Amino acid sequence: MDALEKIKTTCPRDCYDACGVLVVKERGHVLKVMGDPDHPHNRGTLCGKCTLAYNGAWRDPDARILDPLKRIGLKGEGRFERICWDEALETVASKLTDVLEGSGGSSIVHTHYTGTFSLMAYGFPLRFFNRIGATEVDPDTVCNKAGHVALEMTYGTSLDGFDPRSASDAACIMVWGANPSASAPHAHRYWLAEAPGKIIVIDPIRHATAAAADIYLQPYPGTDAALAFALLHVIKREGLIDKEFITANTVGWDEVTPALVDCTPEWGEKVTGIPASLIEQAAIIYGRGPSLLWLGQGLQRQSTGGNVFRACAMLPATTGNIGKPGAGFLYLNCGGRNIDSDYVMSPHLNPGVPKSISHMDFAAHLENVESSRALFCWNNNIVASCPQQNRLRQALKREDLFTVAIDLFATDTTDYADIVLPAAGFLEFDDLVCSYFNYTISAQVKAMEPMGESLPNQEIFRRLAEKMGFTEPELFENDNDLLDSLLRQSGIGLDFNALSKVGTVYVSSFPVVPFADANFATPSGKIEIASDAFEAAGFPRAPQPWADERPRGGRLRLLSPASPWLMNSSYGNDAKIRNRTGQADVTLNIDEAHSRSLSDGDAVVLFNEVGRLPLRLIVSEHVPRGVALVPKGRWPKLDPSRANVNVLNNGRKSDMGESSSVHSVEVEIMSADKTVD
Ligand SMILES: Nc1nc2c(c(=O)[nH]1)N[C@H]1C(S)=C(S)[C@@H](COP(=O)(O)OP(=O)(O)OC[C@H]3O[C@@H](n4cnc5c(=O)[nH]c(N)nc54)[C@H](O)[C@@H]3O)O[C@H]1N2
Ligand SMILES: Nc1nc2c(c(=O)[nH]1)N[C@H]1C(S)=C(S)[C@@H](COP(=O)(O)OP(=O)(O)OC[C@H]3O[C@@H](n4cnc5c(=O)[nH]c(N)nc54)[C@H](O)[C@@H]3O)O[C@H]1N2
Ligand code: SF4
Ligand SMILES: [Mo]
Repeated sequence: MDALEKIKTTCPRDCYDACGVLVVKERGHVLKVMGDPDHPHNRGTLCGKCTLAYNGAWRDPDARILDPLKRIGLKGEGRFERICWDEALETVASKLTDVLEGSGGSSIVHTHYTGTFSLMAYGFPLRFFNRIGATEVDPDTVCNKAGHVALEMTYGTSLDGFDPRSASDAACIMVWGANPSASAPHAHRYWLAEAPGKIIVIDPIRHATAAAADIYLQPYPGTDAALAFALLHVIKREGLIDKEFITANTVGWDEVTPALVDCTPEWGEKVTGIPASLIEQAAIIYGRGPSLLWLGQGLQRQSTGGNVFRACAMLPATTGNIGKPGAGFLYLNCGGRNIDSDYVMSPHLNPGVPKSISHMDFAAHLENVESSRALFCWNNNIVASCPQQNRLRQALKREDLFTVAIDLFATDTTDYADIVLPAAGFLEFDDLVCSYFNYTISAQVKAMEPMGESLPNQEIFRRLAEKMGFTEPELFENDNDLLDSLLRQSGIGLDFNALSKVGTVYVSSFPVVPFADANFATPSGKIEIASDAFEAAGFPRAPQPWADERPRGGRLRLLSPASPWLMNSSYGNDAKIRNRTGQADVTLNIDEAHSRSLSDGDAVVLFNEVGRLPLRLIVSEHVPRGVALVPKGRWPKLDPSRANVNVLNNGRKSDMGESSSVHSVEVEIMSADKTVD
């Protein structure tokens, strides 16, 4: 028997884990894709969804788009004919040239996000869009921008979080508004399970990470800022405030303390629904420290998500839990790798002032013929993932909106394109992956040829640049040169070949300690709890002890976080995953359901001012009263309703960063028997 060949690579999904992958090949054919046993974080396993999808849809020629396609049906119908790359690129180039000459680059809109997070396939195409001066739909506005803005303004950066390896020095890990059991499954399974400190989880949903915690606080959604104030009230009362640290390293604390007086644990209980005794316990354990604070992305997808983050961010700053081992906060650890994003994306190629819009304004922007003459969707399944699903679909039907979509699969979004270009998957080209949890750099190694005629994103844009007649060398830099430069910048001392052999390396042998030099890149050089900068930007000077009002008139707060079986909308078409996810469902608290004369298994409809969604009801004790839980990411076109949860998402902006407040959406519920179609 031929020896098996094993190739180490890395999962580049938008996931904290960035797992090491082993591709097992026999006689040149991929036999299976599995976890790399040598990888320190995932230790030989992949999550369930990737195990299925990487051995399913991702390598299935019947599921993949294999050729460039030209639309022959109506927009949205999904009827196409195959064309060759030359015709496809010729068509796109001539249309873009017309638009550039007629109305300028800013009327070409491009939207991209987390289809893949590998460095080149995520970043290199931006060189092309900068060159044409396209309008970018700011990717983070659909995900995590409010949190970024709040932390940047408070600490000077949101990207340099605690190093998970420093958990060995922490007496407490507080996981606030993140669900590692779904969104970081190996961090849940190994990192948290093995951490010596006490685990405190704060989440309206009692998910598996919450169930395994030492202390679990279940707030009503949108009440977290109030909870932070109640925790700080106890911390102060117990003498656990680090006055020396505050004086040396922060500004504005004195503007917050008067408000703390009334924020007793009993007040906290009334506002958040969490028993006062639990607030006390959590505050004392966190305050004693050393403590790590994991700020989840779900936490800030609120209409006041920026204020929530500012309030939570006071905890490390006032207890001295910064700049030492076992302490700090983590949001998205994108820093510490020395990668120059300007090198990757070449913003200097932009001929004018870069233009961007929020995802919350995307549908409206596309309705305007003047501002949007052409649309590029790449790494982004907008019909499934964006707010205002009905309105967006309507805008995408515009015959005069020349639309190009680049994807591996025929999604709801590619169905609206004039030209579809087939993207190669991560097993089919070399790249680099930086985890946004661990301080690592990993090789994504080509393990098989691209399927059909598909090409990596970066090669598609090199070829398109050539067809457009562009000459800037940045647009044509090849993958090997890019990889060499990126690895040189990182300073890890390995070339791509050497990195491929080991798969993943840490940027340092010891845990990184952010802010160890007490240097904060804010106007004052200190942590800005309250400051002029906030005021000048139109925000309250200091964080506020706010809590959202409870929905009225029997409405429910809709939460639509990560599903353990889907990766945003990725995998929604994989047959085995569809078996797991079954019928589209909504989970309600048992008492909530009974009080509305609804029972487990009932056919129900969620509806509000922007849409309606038929679902099957599940009742559970893990969801609090007043909340409806519908995981994100199903493919609309594969459900009878041809919609997913974003049909209910009104696209309201959060208070900071024009960002998503999807977890603030409210809905009504009724039995499907009562509805008239
Ligand atoms: N209701 C609700 N909606 C949400 C959220 C929520 O919490 N609730 N969360 C939001 C968040 S946090 C995010 S980040 C967004 C994510 O939303 P999206 O960016 O749409 O994420 P995905 O669906 O994972 O990926 C988009 C597409 O990229 C494709 N793709 C994968 N690899 C490649 C590649 O190499 N090249 C190309 N061209 N395409 C590729 C995939 O097949 C997929 O169709 O969704 C948001 N939507
Ligand atoms: N399996 C899987 N993994 C994923 C993804 C996926 O779709 N599927 N998506 C990836 C992406 S793009 C992202 S951004 C990350 C997101 O991963 P996380 O940071 O874990 O964020 P979410 O899954 O959106 O939400 C996390 C938790 O926030 C809670 N939450 C909602 N509202 C509130 C609130 O008001 N207060 C508090 N305290 N908690 C609240 C939700 O109940 C949920 O349990 O996951 C990534 N990983
Ligand atoms: S999606 Fe996340 S958990 Fe699953 S294999 Fe990829 S990195 Fe690992
Ligand atoms: Mo995200």
